[in-house]
Amino acid sequence: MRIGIIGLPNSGKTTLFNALTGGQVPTAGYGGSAFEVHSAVVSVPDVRLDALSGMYHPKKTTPARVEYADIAGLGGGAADDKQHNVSLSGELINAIGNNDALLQVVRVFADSSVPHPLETVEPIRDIITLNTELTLSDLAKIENRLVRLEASLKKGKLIPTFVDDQKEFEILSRLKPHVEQGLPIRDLELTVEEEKRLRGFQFLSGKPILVVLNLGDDGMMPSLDYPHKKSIITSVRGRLEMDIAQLDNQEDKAMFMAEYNLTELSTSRIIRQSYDLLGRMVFFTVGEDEVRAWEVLRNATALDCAGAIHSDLARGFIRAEVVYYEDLMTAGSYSSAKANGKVRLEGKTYPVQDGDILNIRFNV
Ligand SMILES: Nc1nc2c(ncn2[C@@H]2O[C@H](COP(=O)(O)OP(=O)(O)OP(=O)(O)O)[C@@H](O)[C@H]2O)c(=O)[nH]1
Ligand SMILES: [Mg+2]
Repeated sequence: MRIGIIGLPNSGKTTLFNALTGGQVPTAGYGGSAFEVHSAVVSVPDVRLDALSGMYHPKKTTPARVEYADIAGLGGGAADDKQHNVSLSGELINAIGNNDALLQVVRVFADSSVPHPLETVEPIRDIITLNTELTLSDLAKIENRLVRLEASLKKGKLIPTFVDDQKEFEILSRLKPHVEQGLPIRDLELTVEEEKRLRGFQFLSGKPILVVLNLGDDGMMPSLDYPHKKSIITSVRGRLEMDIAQLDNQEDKAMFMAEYNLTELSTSRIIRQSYDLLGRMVFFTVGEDEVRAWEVLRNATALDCAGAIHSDLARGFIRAEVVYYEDLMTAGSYSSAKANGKVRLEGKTYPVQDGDILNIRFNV
């Protein structure tokens, strides 16, 4: 799963990317960003995994992972290009489309040494500007496709794709007036079937998004009246957290954090929040060799989970031994959870809950 970091030039995308991934990508001082993508994979922090690992002391602990891509190039022009041009190029549209979710960095920090592409620091305007670019790109895709579909539908019922084309035409015609108003596709209620039909378009405004306000070093949070329904908003002291993430030494990190009155880094929260956009959940397997988080779709069954571990486990599935995370923690050990009747035997169709601990019994 991949999350694209987007935002206006000089908003702090690379800074946040470094903070989240511990990367060392140079940050720019003048926002003349050309198209460029950096990516890195990070572990998804999970207190439950830490606790399970503390219980089993396994040789290996394996967390869920997620990839971040720092996507620069919006506006493309140099800082002295005063055309306020923040349009999306074709390669940028593809690069953004190629993500499962988006993280939009919005500049809140004031710093006269860092030019703003629209000259002044106005977070809501920047959020709307980017949103407009995403919806315009989607509108162009919708219009192009509608023209082609119309031409093909005119040929009549004999063409093999007629029924599908008609359905697609209906959905796109419904999306169009919505997107024309500048409203993101993610705000529409779509059926599973409609979503399936639209998947291939990689609509940018249809992707789940986390808005991250990049506050200055003082961490002052502005009061904002954010207009869109289905996006979550959060904040970070970007540069500060990048500086901390880039320290190797834990003691230095602790000292630095104390100096700025930080009790915890917001980067782990942001990884968690952006991971939650992806519609996934995890189940755990435990043992002395390995304690591991496995990523599955939120409606996964016990059989799906078995298959996620290995196809043999799905093929030879007999039963899943399942214990709720909380029950295992309360019991203190797997054997006492068992003795207390907290370990259940479930069949193939059991709807696995986020955090369940599974032990698949199988026979091949
Ligand atoms: N004062 C201050 N400066 C920051 C903060 N976060 C980022 N900057 C500075 O803003 C400038 C741009 O940061 P980047 O992370 O390179 O921004 P970007 O969005 O990746 O920029 P482009 O890749 O050019 O589009 C750099 O000089 C950063 O040091 C912050 O929290 N406070
Ligand atoms: Mg950058």
